Amino acid sequence: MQRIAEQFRLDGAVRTIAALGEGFINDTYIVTTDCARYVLQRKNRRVFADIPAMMRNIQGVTLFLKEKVRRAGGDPQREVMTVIPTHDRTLHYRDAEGDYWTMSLFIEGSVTCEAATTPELARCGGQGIGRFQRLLADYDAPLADILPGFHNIRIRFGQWDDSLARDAAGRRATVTREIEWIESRRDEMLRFWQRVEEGGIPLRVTHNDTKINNILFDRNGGALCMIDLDTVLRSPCFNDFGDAIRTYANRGREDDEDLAAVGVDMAMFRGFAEGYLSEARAFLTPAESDALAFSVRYITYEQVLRFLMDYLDGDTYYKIGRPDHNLVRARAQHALLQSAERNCDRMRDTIGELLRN
Ligand code: GN1
Ligand code: MG
Repeated sequence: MQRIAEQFRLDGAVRTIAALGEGFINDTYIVTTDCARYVLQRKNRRVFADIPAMMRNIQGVTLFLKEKVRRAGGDPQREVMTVIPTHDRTLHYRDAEGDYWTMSLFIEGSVTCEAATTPELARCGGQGIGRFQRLLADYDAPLADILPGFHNIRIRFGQWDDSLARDAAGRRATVTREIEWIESRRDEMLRFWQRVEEGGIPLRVTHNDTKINNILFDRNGGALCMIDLDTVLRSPCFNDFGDAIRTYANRGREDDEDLAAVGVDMAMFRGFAEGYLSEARAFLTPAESDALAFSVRYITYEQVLRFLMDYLDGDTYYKIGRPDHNLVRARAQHALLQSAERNCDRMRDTIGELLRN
């Protein structure tokens, strides 16, 4: 791995390399040299079909953001991810096995969280995500659609139907109750997505993977920098909102076995929504604002489907820590979905109130 790290334009000689982070998709390491620290990633080839295009997306977006941060008097090295190229100036290194590696600068003094501990932290996270969208609102360079249909439930149903038909791991008969959770909501989810298909909701540059550990906070809890930019795509803003609520406002864990511990914490929801809207109200259309409350159900539902589908497929997509991990995750996300259904009107009222003030 040292030989791989040395393919990149690092300051100083490589001293140590250690595992980093909690991501479900890529393998992530921290590289320490005499002068600085870096983040090395082996990108997941099964998930990402065109990693060079993905890195071009990330480079385009981060350079654009850096320029905006610079003009606003901020620190582009700390507030935006920095991609480190290889010696021959490509954005990835391909090893002998065909694996793709990438490098970025580690941001010193930054902190990641696995859960929001206070509404104030949730507010800061919401503000960070809202700011990310706002700064990118006028990004009009091409962005390759490297994950077609990522949050498109119609496309997800296509994958789901195939997965059920294949029953690759022979588990289908053991999860009939869970399959019914998906089927019973199919129509309402398609109706919601139809607003996008009919053009009522615009596509914007969004992050698409806004769980709380994909943002760096500073030591005072302020949002510093969005990370894990693999999924930056043009998609509806509500995806980032709904996906964030899954972690910022969940009283339990994403894979909690204690289903009674899982549910939407309305104080955290309010904190997140307040921070998000403080930035996003500048550009959201009424139709986009109107979709935010339901987006929590939409993305949480999609996540139940994705975890369950991976369980049916025999765990080929997400990293797992135990044989039934995807099933445990699907059940916990279903409990969160039920809570989001019960709290949908309250979430809608909170958003309305925040927008009036
Ligand atoms: C994955 O890579 P990571 O762990 O930040 C996934 C997200 C899921 C999330 C579930 C590219 O995110 O879409 O919501 O796990 N990323 C990809 O925790 O599929
Ligand atoms: Mg991540």
